[in-house]
Amino acid sequence: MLTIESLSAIEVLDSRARPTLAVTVSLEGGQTARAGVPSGASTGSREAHELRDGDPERFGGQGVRNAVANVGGEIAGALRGRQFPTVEEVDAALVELDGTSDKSRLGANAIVGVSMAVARAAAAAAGEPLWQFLAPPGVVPRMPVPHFNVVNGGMHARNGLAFQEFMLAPIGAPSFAEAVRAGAEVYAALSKELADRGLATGVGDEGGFAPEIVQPEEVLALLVGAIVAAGYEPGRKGVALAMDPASSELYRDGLYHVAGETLTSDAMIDRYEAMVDDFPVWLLEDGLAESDWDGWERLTSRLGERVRLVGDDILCTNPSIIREAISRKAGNAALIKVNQIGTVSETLEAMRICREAGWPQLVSHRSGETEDSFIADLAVGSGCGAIKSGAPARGERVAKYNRLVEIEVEHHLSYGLT
Ligand code: 2PG
Ligand code: MG
Repeated sequence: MLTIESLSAIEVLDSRARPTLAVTVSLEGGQTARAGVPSGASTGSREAHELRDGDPERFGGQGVRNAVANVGGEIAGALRGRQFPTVEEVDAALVELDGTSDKSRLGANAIVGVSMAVARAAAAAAGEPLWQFLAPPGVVPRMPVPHFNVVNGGMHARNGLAFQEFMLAPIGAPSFAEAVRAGAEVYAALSKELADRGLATGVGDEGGFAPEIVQPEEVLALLVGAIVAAGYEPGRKGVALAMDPASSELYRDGLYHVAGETLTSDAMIDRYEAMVDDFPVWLLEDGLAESDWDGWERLTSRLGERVRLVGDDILCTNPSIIREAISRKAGNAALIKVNQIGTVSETLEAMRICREAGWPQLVSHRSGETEDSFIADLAVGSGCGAIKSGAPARGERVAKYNRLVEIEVEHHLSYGLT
């Protein structure tokens, strides 16, 4: 039984100098756990609602004092002293207490912080590492392939690059630690290449470089060069490429706006096909916008056999939207963000639906992060085989990769895609 003795939150900063919550829970058994709440910039319109104070006198309206008060007030009042058999029941109580479909009354940021902290405390009470505690019955935990976001654009940087993320995926590495080494070595080679070309080596929100490059194809060519310069093989046997154009942000009036051009969905698909022909792109996230479902279906029939087509904004880690996408064959994989749906249990439910349909998952950080490494354990325990947590640089990104190295060293789990 889980019995919460105390529950509180404080307002702290995320990695973008914006307020977020750090939640602390103590169980009657004596376990105490903390969770840091992540926050996105390129958000899906159907994500659970993040409660911000809107007081222009504080942090430009971004303060989270109301969400903090909800944790220590109404939520603590409702949960404290009650006996819960499992974390799922705590999460169900949170959903019921909030009473809205998007967690907007108490705030998804308040709720997800409580849910993560409770899961961590429950793992400690069970005497298990978090990843093991989160592993569903019948699932074999494994070390995920990291997707290092090394070039940033879109909403995550102030450069002229329309596409948001360009990632390195060391699929061919023999272990997670070697994958980290590959990511860091290619990142270093890329830094040198940018400097040699007179391009800026300052970084964006997720630690990737943010050079003044406009065309996505130019970035892909640069990455292949850096992979080779670092001594690795471009492609699935070595280091493959992945992209998240976050194309909902590029979509206006039924057209995609990329580097001064306006493209239809089909023109976007043609362009992606050419990129897949010319470069070792193995995964494409949010290739089309969240409202462009017909486009997604065509994208999947054109490229689904060759590329992992991951839905982020379109799916929002939402079990019912994921079910719809599976039945419409809109994409073939799901991005997984705990704060997009708002509780750990609903996240695990979304992952279960994917597994049962044969859809792979990519566990993800947010552009606004804390040092909390919860998603590292989630990626391992769910056995999904893939994670993205930004560049192999910046403390809040590296915290996840370092936690994964620690798990690998201690438990010798096998590495790689499922
Ligand atoms: C994304 C995420 C994380 P944000 O689009 O996949 O990289 O960005 O957290 O800003 O939504
Ligand atoms: Mg995305």
